[in-house]
Amino acid sequence: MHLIDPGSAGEHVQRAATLLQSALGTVPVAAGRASGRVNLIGEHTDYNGGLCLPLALRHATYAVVARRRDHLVRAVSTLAPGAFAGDPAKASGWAAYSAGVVWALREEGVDVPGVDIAVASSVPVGAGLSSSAALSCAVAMALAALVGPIDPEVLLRATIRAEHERAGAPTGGMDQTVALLATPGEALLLDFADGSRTPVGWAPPDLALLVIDTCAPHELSDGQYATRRADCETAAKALGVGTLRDVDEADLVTAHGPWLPLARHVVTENRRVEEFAQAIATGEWAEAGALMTSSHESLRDDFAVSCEQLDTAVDTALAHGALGARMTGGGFGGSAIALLPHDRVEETAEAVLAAYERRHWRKPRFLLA
Ligand code: GAF
Repeated sequence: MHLIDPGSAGEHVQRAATLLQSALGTVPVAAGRASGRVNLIGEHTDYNGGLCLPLALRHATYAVVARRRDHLVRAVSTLAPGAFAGDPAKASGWAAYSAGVVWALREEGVDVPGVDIAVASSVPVGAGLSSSAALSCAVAMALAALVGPIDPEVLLRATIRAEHERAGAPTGGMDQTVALLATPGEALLLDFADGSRTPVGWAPPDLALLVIDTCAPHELSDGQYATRRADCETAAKALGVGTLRDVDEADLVTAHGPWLPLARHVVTENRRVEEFAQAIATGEWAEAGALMTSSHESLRDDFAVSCEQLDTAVDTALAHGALGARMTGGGFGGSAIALLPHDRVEETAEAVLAAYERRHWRKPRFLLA
């Protein structure tokens, strides 16, 4: 079984610098880094004013930049063919997350010159591990290194604006927050109602967190994500609250409406995040695992963002001794995580590989968080 290696910062920066020189003929003068993430628990809660607990991976994206004499941007990546060249206000698709950050920082009032950008990464793309936020945040960090310190809150707003306004994805802010503000291996308890961010120790003794990238195609994800978000807003209105965070779990017992399962997921998920944080603080790892599995069931049955590949990964991990397992990130494909004894990692990964092969699905990939 092969585990995707995070590689070293030096190696990735060198790859990006080599690309900048070979593709665009310029020499980098500044570099930035940002982590991918897994979310331990608290899914589809950020845009509902709720709680989540993402963990920064050692797998990261690195951007290098060179100053230009004009105001244009050119951007290349070791991961995507072709290049963006032009006015960053016109960036879309992949370029929204690189050139689009230059546009967004200027919108935020930061004087950013024209730049050439190259990126390299060890965050698997399309795996639900926040490769997009790692990209935009690495570019933001490189630009901050180029022009002088930029307030982290400005960097955060700019990377979120690049995703919302240039890429057209109405995401909730969890991914950029952890990419910019957490150090690798650190978990952050994020409260989207009061804006608090609390570092949480994540050191499960003798346990590993196996990430299973299902490699399931999820082309429809953007539209479905936006629909879920809009439906949650409808649910909040129907319940007479600002966000679903404000709903009392007891009130859902008598509520009716097609949106009820969505509301139930968000309300119970916020509770699970609190219980999970408490469980890991007191070393109750079996309880933490059980909460992860309940979270998955709620995302599968109530929020309806799982898929067969994710369910199979979770069920297989549980059958091979995982304390808990769940999908992580937006869903509809992407990755699952499993909390399991170190000596079960190999066996579990082999079992997932075999289960996927039997169903003629794409071969999954693995890494350790
Ligand atoms: C994606 C989004 F980008 C996040 O903001 C969050 O909503 C997540 O899906 C689901 O929890 O990663």
